[in-house]
Amino acid sequence: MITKDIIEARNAPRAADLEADYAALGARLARNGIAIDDLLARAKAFEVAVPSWGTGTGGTRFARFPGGGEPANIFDKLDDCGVIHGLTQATPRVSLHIPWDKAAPADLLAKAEEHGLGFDAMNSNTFQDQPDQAHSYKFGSLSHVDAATRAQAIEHNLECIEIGKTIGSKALTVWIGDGANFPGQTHMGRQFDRYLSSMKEIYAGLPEDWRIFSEHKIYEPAFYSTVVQDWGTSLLTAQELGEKAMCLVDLGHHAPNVNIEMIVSRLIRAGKLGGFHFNDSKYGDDDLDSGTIEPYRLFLVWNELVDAEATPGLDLAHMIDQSHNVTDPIESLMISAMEIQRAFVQASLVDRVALAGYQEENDALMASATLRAAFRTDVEPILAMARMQTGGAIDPIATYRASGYRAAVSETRPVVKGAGGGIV
Ligand SMILES: [Mn+2]
Repeated sequence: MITKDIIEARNAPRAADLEADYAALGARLARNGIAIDDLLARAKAFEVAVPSWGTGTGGTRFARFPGGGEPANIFDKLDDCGVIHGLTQATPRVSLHIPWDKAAPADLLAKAEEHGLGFDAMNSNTFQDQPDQAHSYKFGSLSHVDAATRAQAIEHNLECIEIGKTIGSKALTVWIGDGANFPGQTHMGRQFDRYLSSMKEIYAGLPEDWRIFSEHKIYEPAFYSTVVQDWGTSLLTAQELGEKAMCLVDLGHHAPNVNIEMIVSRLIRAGKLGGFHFNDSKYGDDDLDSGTIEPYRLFLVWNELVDAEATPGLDLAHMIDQSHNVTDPIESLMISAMEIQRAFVQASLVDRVALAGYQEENDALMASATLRAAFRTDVEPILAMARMQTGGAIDPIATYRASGYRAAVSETRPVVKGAGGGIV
């Protein structure tokens, strides 16, 4: 493990520079009437959940190139999540995937407690067949034409809820790979009806204080049509199911150039925005690290969220959903958590009174400039100060590399072979 001593030893030589940078930024923000300590408090309160599956090396349709010290089971994954949270102080919860992460609840709780972690939304898996299952999902799961296959998929989701109840989770995220590869392969209307009917049975099994998230995705693995292809279908689903059903937006699950921040605004307006899967993309569902391709889009999404944060009932589940093919997953997850946090703090800097005024006056240039002024502000001293004051690392990547964690676990963990999926 990376102990507090290691973190403090790495922080010590950096602390004076950080204090100076923080003071300089504070003075600059104060000239605009912004109290930097308010932003620091917001940065400290920020949380984003880490996906258990993100701690292993991902892959493409072609190959997977695992690194050393890959987590062999959920307990190894929780150890890695403990490192990510310990250094960033921004990721106190882990999102589990069933059946990949099945284990005795008491053991899961004990391991999480060891790292000061909790559990976020549960994720079901009906997009691949498990060795012991009776019915195949080759042609669908919750929307399958065969009632027995649908029943099996429903039962799996209900089991995810039961497992989640034992470890303190409060939500189930449902993403299905169901769809069609050819025009005419399925009847779109009847297929959606079957999906809704299955979701209603899962919804009926939700505890009172739970929520169910429907996650849309435009294509893949089905390449002609998917059952829950966009936010419209996701919203229809959430509205038909009831109060506990919400929409989850995965940033990579849209056509290129789609205005995601506008979708966010609409779902908030409908009272149906439940959460996010953060990642970044260039062409499709690339599952790249958050903020690495289009940081301004990430900022604009956060701009909508900060703008609406006082909306009654708005309670968002923030999760990362990425696949790390060429980097150390721990490093990618730390960087991503910090980039998401950065966009949140930058969006918190937007002068909303001025912006509203420019909008009323149809001053397009100054309205746009107001957003960019916030986006251009380097808030790194705020993020670093938040980490240092909560026991994290001023520079998580440098501290992680200096700790030798990956080399140490490479000695003790067996080499993981095989494809191993996990891109949802
Ligand atoms: Mn996702």
